[in-house]
Amino acid sequence: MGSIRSYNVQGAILGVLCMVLLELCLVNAHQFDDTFDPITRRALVAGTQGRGGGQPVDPAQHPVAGGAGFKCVDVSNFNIKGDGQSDATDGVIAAWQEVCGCPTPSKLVIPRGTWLTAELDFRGPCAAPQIVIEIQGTLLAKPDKQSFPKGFWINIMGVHGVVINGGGTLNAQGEKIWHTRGVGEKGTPLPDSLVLAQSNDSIVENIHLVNGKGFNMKVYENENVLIQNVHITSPDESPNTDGIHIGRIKNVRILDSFLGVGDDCISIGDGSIDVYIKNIMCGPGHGISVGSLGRFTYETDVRNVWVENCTFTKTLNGARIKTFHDSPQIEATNITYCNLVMNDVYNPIIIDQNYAFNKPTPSRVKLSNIKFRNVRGTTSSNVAVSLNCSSGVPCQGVELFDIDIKYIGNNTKDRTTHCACAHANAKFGGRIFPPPCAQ
Ligand SMILES: *[C@@H]1O[C@H](CO)[C@@H](O)[C@H](O)[C@H]1NC(C)=O
Ligand SMILES: *[C@@H]1O[C@H](CO)[C@@H](O)[C@H](O)[C@H]1NC(C)=O
Ligand SMILES: *[C@@H]1O[C@H](CO)[C@@H](O)[C@H](O)[C@H]1NC(C)=O
Ligand SMILES: *[C@@H]1O[C@H](CO)[C@@H](O)[C@H](O)[C@H]1NC(C)=O
Ligand SMILES: CC(=O)N[C@H]1CO[C@H](CO)[C@@H](O)[C@@H]1O
Repeated sequence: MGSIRSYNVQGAILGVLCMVLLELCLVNAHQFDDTFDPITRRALVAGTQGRGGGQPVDPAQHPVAGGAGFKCVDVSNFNIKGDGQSDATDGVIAAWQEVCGCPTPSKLVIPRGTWLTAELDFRGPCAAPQIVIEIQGTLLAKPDKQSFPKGFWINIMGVHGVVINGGGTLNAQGEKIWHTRGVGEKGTPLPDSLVLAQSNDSIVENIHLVNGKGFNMKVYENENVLIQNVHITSPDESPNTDGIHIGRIKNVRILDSFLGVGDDCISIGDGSIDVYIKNIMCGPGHGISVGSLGRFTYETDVRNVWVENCTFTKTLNGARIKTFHDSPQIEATNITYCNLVMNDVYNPIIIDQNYAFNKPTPSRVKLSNIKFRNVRGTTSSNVAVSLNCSSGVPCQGVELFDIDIKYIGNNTKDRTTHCACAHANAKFGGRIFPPPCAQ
């Protein structure tokens, strides 16, 4: 009871803070125009009711996170050692099978120590009505690629309402094989570290991810997912090590996390609906990106994305939307970036519909209702704001309000910064620096 009560007190304080921030965003909105929809915004914060979304996952109410009396299965009871040297894969898998098959609420405990494993495929459906994976120590991935034939290290799939927590670390040792990946689009993807798929009502909190071989986290085909207090690091120069990639997902919240990686801190892929991102420290990395969209014919729309109170430090991009040429006809709509701080960011605000362009046909991804509000700080580029929309389907309803980004790069000949637009049809309001592009 004690812990639930203290959670509620914290909740109340957080609630007040949220209202303060909410009002900041809304005050701006009302000064600017009346197309901004506070209902959409409130619904996103509250977790979208009555818009086809499910209930938000509230950790205090979550049966697993709030519960006690779990049957605990400790991997160290399965004849393996946490010495970082011997292969612990079989023991961890056996422990998972016991947890999953157990008819009572169950917890998989990875205790202190360093547990070296190959691929871990944790699949449901499980008999256990509630499952917690508590990582207290370190799970260490084998350093090679061959031990991960399915393209992931840890795959949690079809496990309803799973909670992953414990304060421990997933170290994928990507540094051992990043050099084998090859460059850019032609590179062969390396295994992703933690994949959460088809697992509705799940929570990932209070864990560290280090040096993903590929993406550090990938979350897809779920509804109602909460990710909070995660700490993800991979070096600036590590290839394609996104922090958190989401796609084909509904009602996801990513809160209060530190992400410093070699690619996007967060990438929001196709089919993402009702996404709320708050209090993220991003850097190094490639920013918080919607996209890339439109690379594959089967892709679907992105809608209702809200990113607020995030800080970007020495990143390549800040707020980015990117789409491919020669894409299917899909839409990305109702995307808001609000209250952002940029510290020495190369492209603080960027829409790029010519992403990795190699085909003559322009992108057919239609971008509409895109807002950037209260974005401040510094850039190392002479182009602080780049709104490069598709010549085939120009942007609709792009709005910028209260932008203040100064140049701090080391180009001594040109110390100005400006806004560049193509097919953007953007509206500007409030204080805007660099000044609006000519359109
Ligand atoms: C997740 O929830 C959606 C909507 O309720 C449902 O259609 C889907 O089957 C659920 N997925 C799983 C794996 O339970
Ligand atoms: C905004 O972000 C900063 C730094 O990330 C954090 O300290 C602060 O509490 C956040 N404010 C709100 C209202 O969430
Ligand atoms: C400043 O100049 C140095 C030396 O040419 C270069 O390595 C560095 O990347 C530059 N910094 C920026 C922010 O452009
Ligand atoms: C838009 O992108 C294309 C392709 O990269 C580039 O040639 C063009 O100069 C860009 N336009 C603006 C206004 O930045
Ligand atoms: C596609 C979609 O969901 N569009 C919605 C964007 O938000 C406005 C109001 O803010 C709605 O009217 C649209 O239906």
